[in-house]
Amino acid sequence: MAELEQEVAQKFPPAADFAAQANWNDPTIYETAAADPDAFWAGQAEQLVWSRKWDTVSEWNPPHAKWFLGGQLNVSVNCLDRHVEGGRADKAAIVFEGEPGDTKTYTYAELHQEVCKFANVLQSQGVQRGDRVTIYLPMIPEAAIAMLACARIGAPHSVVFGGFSADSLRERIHDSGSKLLITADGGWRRGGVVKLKEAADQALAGETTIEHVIVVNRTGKPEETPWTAGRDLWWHELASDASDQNEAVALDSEDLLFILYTSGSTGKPKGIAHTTGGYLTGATTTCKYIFDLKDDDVYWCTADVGWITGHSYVVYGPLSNGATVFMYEGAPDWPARDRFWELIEKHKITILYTAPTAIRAFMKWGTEWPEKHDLSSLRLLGSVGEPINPEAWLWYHKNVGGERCPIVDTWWQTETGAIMITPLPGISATKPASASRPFPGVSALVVDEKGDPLPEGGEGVGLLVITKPWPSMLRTLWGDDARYKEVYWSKFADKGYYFAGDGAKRDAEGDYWLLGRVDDVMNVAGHRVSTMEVESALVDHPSVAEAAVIGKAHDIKGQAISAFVTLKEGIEPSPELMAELKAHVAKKIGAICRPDDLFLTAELPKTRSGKIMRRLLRDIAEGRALGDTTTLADPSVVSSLKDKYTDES
Ligand code: 6R9
Repeated sequence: MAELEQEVAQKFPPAADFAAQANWNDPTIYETAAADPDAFWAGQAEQLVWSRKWDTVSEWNPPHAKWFLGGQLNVSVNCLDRHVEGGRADKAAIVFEGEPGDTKTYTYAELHQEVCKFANVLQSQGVQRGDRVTIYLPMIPEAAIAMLACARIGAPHSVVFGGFSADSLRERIHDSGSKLLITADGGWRRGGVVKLKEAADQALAGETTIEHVIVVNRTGKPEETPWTAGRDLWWHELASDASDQNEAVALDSEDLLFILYTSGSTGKPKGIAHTTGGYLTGATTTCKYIFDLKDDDVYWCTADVGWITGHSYVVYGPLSNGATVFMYEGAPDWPARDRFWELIEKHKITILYTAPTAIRAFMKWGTEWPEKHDLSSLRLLGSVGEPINPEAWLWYHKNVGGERCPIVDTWWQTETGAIMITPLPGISATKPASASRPFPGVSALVVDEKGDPLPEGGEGVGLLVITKPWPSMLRTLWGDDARYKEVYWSKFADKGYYFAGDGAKRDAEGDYWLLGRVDDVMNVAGHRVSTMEVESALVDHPSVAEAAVIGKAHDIKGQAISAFVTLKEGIEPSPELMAELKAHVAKKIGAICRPDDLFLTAELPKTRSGKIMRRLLRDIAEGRALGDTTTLADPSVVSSLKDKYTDES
């Protein structure tokens, strides 16, 4: 244990050879960008191809920002045409592997052709500039092709994660007013087929704005696919007849590029609206410098395109940089728990960007799985989606990164469009579980409830705010500007700060430690306790695989701590162990953090994007009826949780 504490306190500066070759290795970049953020971002936007240069870099009418006003460009030209013309025509753009093991590579020239064909298909189906298109696909290259084709003709896309239900899809189609739906007969997941077309049909039953459905034949059984003649069309039939030439539309910098729905504190999802020039500038710049992208990299971001991470770091960011993107369709434990490591060895992946929840699953499965494979091609690792606990960081560093790869723990949101707080791998001395500092050109602060910042140079905990507009920020919520103002800008309206909804600690060296959503910060008998802190303490115990902690209402203390814990393989639950775990937390952080109750469970309830559903845990801990569980990845987890091994003494 003492050894772990020492490791956690350790700093990991970039190795000299890594720093020497890094895209950025001069720390003065922070000051240069801070001195004139507009000039910094304009310099980055110069990397893109514009068909008309902007007149004004930025305009800020709080809380509405515009970037690169008067400029015109096309995102698909930046992701494809410029690379085909610039010498990368035969370079692999997408290397795909399906769950059953089928593989397919698209060079930049081939991807360009497929995107042009599909852009022509969309136009022939009557999709015009400004029309919305919903995309409901598995993780297959057609998802990227469809997104890029929409971008090419100026039709904003709304990608809905393939794991979402028919009801969720219906709600998102309705809210966006989409004219066309792109889906597949199905996708492979753990050896079975997720029947997307069936869900799509249910979503379209009754009244709908959708006129046509274009269906990818992924599972190869067209005769088994339910079909509505006249409405439904096969992708491959339409594409085989289409020309592979399509002139891209020059879009205004502030034209809508996409809507992406994300959940908020109320039941209705928020349609986050991103525009063209600023978004692409943000995605391109962050991808290039944070992942240190080079021409010979094979880059793998394991996120699904249904999430913002898939938008910015599977499709737009890497392709805009002319990188080779690896894409995998299926589950990490199919057919065995070494699938990711096998893929890394086979495709010689050099950059891996994944989520703490995956890393903790790998920890639970044990080191024998990565040890079976040669992971020496890896040179950089990333983490995103939730706070990473130091134990998971160190495990990732050692067992995946071979202690040689820098780790970039990247904080950002659907709303921010691109990474905001992160190490720079050639510059930052990383600390396990710290996301380091704001990316150059990003202005953040940790403030108190009134919006006053922590004292300069001092250490402290508070709320994370962004103090100046940035190019890839959301522009509004689709169809609900009032909610946009309320959710993000009302809390610190007098200061004009963007309220991220996350708590953060800033240490004396100026590094940021993200503490989770502010609703995850507990107040136990007047003490501020981060759920994350208690979770880390639990995961620090040798028997624990994963832990989630919530504050439950308590008469005397205000909130009491409830902990949900999954044990490592082969560890037997027992009352002794439960007492030991509580004592372990008390010992690690202090008696105040000792959980009042502890639930041992085989799985934690998670959303399909892998976030632990704390609201649900709170309901269980407080003995309430269960709320809406529709976004749960595996609803059976909840019933097993309720009657699991519990101890409320
Ligand atoms: C990119 C993405 C956003 C929320 C965000 C925060 C959490 C994301 C994090 C992190 C700590 C990190 N989050 N990255 N927390 N450290 N590196 O995940 O977007 O799905 O919109 O979620 O995720 O709480 O507010 P999104």
